[in-house]
Amino acid sequence: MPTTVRDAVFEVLRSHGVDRIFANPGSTEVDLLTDLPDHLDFVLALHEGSVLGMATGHAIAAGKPALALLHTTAGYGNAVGGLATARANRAPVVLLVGQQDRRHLAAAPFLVGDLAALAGSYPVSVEEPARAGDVPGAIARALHDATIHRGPAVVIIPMSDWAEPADEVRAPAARRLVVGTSADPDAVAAIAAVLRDAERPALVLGSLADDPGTWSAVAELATALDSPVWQAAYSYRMGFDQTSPLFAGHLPPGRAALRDALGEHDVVLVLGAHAFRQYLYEEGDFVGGDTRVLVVTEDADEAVHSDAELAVIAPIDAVAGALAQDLPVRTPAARDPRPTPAPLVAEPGAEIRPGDVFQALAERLPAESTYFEESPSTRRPLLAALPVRAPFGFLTAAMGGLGFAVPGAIGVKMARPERPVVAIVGDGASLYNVQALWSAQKYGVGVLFVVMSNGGYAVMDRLAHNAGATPPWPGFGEISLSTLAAGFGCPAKRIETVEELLAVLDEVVPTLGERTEPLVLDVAVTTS
Ligand SMILES: Cc1ncc(C[n+]2csc(CCOP(=O)(O)OP(=O)(O)O)c2C)c(N)n1
Ligand SMILES: [Mg+2]
Repeated sequence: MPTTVRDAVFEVLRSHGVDRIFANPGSTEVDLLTDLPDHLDFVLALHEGSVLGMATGHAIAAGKPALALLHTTAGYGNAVGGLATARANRAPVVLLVGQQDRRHLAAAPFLVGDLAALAGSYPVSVEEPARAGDVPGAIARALHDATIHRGPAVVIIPMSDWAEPADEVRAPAARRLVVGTSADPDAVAAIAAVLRDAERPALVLGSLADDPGTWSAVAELATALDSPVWQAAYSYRMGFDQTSPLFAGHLPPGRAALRDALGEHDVVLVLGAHAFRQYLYEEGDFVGGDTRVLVVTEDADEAVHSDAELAVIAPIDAVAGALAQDLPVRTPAARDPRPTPAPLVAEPGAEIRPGDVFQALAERLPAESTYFEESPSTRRPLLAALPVRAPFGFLTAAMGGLGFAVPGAIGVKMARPERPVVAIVGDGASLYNVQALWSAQKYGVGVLFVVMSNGGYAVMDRLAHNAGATPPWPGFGEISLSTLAAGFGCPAKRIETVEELLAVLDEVVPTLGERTEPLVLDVAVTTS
């Protein structure tokens, strides 16, 4: 029986298989963190955005909650953008936030924080335990909340609580939680009835279809229907083999182009997305009047926000698998294989265009890799040139907040050390959580960071230019990412020509899976 609250918390963490704590601590957290038990590895990040980014990547790659710890108002405040990304990316993160000593909270001491509302509605739950003895139970419930609601669950803990005696009665938290995974037969039958009569059905995939089970169920359904498969606009994970002749591409983000893309289909089945996520506003409906839209998603909000005749809240793998069994297998139409570009050859001294970087990576990366995209001005050509071929092949920030790819890739590689992990980031994007490079080298995390160094915010410059205006923000060509990385102790190379690029990728990509040292490639690229 644990004697203190602190020991009882360690027991909760051990029993839930939590073996790491990502942290940036302060004085209110010292009593928890000194002399940690052997089953908990401590990982320091030098800014709270990096703590959240690493924990988020870890949670996604491990498929179970990651634990993070931050220091009262200033620390927690710094992490709110990362917390929003964890929520949007559906990452189960349990975040402990230190608070001042309970005994003088009423006297407004130094470092006291008004913490409960600080992150607004972004946490899936926030608990301020009423008594010290309630802390272990609150953390157990936070682990469940993060899992069920797929987002960050916050527990605020006064520093005086750790040494208090643990409760002798059991905390009100389920010892083990099982989330049901079956599909409702009536719902499957309703969808099957529509699909059976469809002449030209199409599938649209959202972001949470990239675990191996869902991936194969969706592939089976697409084959049975012989239907094209689109990836929804702004997907942050990809659920289909993009080299398959059935892959139709990424749906456009505006209504007019969406109506064109889906216009030839009488039935569109959306799996794991809402119908439809867009950016920028355009007039008209999402699809033409003759197209019926059905949605299956595990997320009640996505279901509610869908412009669909039927939205079913259910696990996608179960529904797709049941539909694939129910429906007759159609005869495949003749489809052209995806054209492969001519191999990239290096003209001596040739400068590097962004497309060269993506093609060079596409020619070398094994299918079982994970790549991060955070390269705003070249997102579309990157997606087109570097097709995802296997489950968990792709990750990006779901709501477009820069600063996730660098720490997120580190978290992914820590959770899945055998996997090649590459972060392709703009030079601007790389700077939001650049100190995470220190954590990567300190803890031996072998991510390949490919920084697209074009010396500025190219996408913002393009937007200003398109509006016929001159931007007030300057370029920052004098910033050297390779020098910065070296300053954090992280190995780095400046790359100026296609020849150099191909040589370094030939050297590092074959052993990327086993790599235990990060590498930053600071690649001088042209603005496309
Ligand atoms: C945290 C955050 N701050 C600001 C932005 C707005 N923003 C979007 S793209 C961009 C510029 C990105 O520059 P860079 O990463 O160098 O990519 P490039 O456009 O040059 O390809 C900015 C500032 C954002 N998305 N997230
Ligand atoms: Mg840039």
